[in-house]
Amino acid sequence: MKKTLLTLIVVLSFAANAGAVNVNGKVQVMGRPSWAKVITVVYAEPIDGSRVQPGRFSMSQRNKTFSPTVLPVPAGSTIEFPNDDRVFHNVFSLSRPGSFDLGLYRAGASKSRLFSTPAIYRIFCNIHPQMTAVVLVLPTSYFTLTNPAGGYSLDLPPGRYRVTVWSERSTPSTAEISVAAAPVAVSDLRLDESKFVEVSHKNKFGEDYPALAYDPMIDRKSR
Ligand SMILES: [Cu+2]
Repeated sequence: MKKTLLTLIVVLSFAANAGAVNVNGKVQVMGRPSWAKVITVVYAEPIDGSRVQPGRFSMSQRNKTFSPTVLPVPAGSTIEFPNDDRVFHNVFSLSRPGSFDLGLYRAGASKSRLFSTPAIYRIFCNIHPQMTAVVLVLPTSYFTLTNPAGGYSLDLPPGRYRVTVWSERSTPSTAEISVAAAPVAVSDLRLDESKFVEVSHKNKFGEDYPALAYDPMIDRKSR
């Protein structure tokens, strides 16, 4: 019985991947300091259109940081924002088209939101100005992160794709590819991060954070 189940799982997972072709490459990055930990996303959007398969994802708040700090999801996905910290947090975004505010909530609590339209959401906490993250709502289910050396690999069904590389420090770069039977090596994706300048953001009212917000002592009050 157990063996039958295992065989079935193997057959099913093979079927889901049947006909998929490996697409890989290495993103060339210019102007990134060696100390910077930059999350780089590569996604492949079918040019001829295909159904996007949404899912459930999570971005938690822990040690006064969002984790992960960059979260790519297919359009239509729901993201949970659990507070896994010992202090109160807030989650908000002023990004378009769907700016939102999940309100202030306590340790152990969680709120979620549906992200239906492709967009880039900058996520903040109204209490802690150092908490920043990005949600990338993508028009595709095919995406991955690059490894530290810039390498990436995606398994795609045959077809034509627009492959895009994105990081917070650059304008994105794209390449069009055709996927048939043989693996595809993509060579022309580049990011120029040399013009990146870090800018401070406003709170959810569009105002500067109070000076006290930058003082770690404030957390004693919200415990
Ligand atoms: Cu916070």
